[in-house]
Amino acid sequence: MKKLLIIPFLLSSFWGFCGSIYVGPETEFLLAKEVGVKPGDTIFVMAGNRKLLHLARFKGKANKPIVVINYNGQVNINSPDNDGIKLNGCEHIIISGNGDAALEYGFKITASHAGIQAFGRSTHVEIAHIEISRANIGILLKSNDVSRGKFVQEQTIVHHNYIHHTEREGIYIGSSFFVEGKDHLLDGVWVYDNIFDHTGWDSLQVGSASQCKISGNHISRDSQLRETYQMGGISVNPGSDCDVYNNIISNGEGPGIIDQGNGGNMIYNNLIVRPGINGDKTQPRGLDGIIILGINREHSAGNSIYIYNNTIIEPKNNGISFGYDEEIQGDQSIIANNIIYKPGGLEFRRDAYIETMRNPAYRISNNIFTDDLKDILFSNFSADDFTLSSQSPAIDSGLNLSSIFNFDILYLPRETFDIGAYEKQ
Ligand SMILES: [Ca+2]
Repeated sequence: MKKLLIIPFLLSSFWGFCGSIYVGPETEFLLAKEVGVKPGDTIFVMAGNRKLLHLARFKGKANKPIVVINYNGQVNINSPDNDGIKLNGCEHIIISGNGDAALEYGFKITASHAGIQAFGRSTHVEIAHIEISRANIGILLKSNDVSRGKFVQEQTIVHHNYIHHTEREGIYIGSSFFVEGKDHLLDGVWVYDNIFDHTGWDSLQVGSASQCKISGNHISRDSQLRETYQMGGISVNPGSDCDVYNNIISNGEGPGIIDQGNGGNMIYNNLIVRPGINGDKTQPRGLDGIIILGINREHSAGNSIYIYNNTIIEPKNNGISFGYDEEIQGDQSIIANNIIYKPGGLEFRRDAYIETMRNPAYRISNNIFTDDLKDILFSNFSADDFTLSSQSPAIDSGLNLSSIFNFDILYLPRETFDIGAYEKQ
């Protein structure tokens, strides 16, 4: 479409030509049929301060999404008593702050409720390049009043956002109450390359989601409120199968990764540094690098979990806790090529590297579990550089997993597999 920019002198309005619709800062609510939006249209949100941007029934198509981007600078949304951006009943829509090449985050949002919420059967939603701070929840993507079987939220994609100083979760996708059987499911979730810092509850949680990937996110200082059951860097909740890889999670109050999903997934190439940082290590729950909890017996049977090439540094309690509950995952699980350095639980038990409460049917292979840095030889431990020095015994000592993946945490190639998240190049 030919893009025209003719800005009439209108207050509180929107205007558009040839597939481009311009929205001034006074316009807070847009209903698709009033705007006349069509699949493939672009909504340009004018730079400047505004209270809200609420879109209803904006429906693109699979190869013609509706794109909503900032125009002519940064859009600042400050919503004192509502969500910042709200999508009600929207489909095939992309909200992206990449409208100005000079700005990483073309939308900047503070809000008393969610920074961004999509609900009312919204599906095929992509959210990118948005900074959200001082919101209750950063991004909230699920529909509460649609029962299971009536709706599936498909292709939820969230990337390159910066979410910090939230009261509760940083990103909350899908219902946490899969087991009750009422809430809708999700199919296709990819949360990648987001930055999180200082979230009150979990930084990132996904529930009821199949075909899910969580990758490349950098998370620091999760779970600042230390609220029981609301703690974690990344939480994979019941009903989900998420591959979790290439994430960095550091200095959180909660555990690094909690997986209570369906099993059959991989957790690999993650760096987890000092999870449970200020916790009391006599409290065994919630202070581990990776916790696997099997919740759904009927979904878990036979679905083993694969934990490869993670580097876990000084978890307050255990490196990996596997199977606290009876309904644990399948019996073919593999824990290979991981570095676990100095778990705090060693003060009490020798099994603090991997604590297996029940069902010992795992293959545990080619890991380095130690409380002596000489057994690893990181490049610069005191500077939090957990790459391998050229003398490291971890180099080329891993199980060959090249048929499964062939890159490290930096997406650099793995050939003869090293142990840990970083492959020495
Ligand atoms: Ca190697």
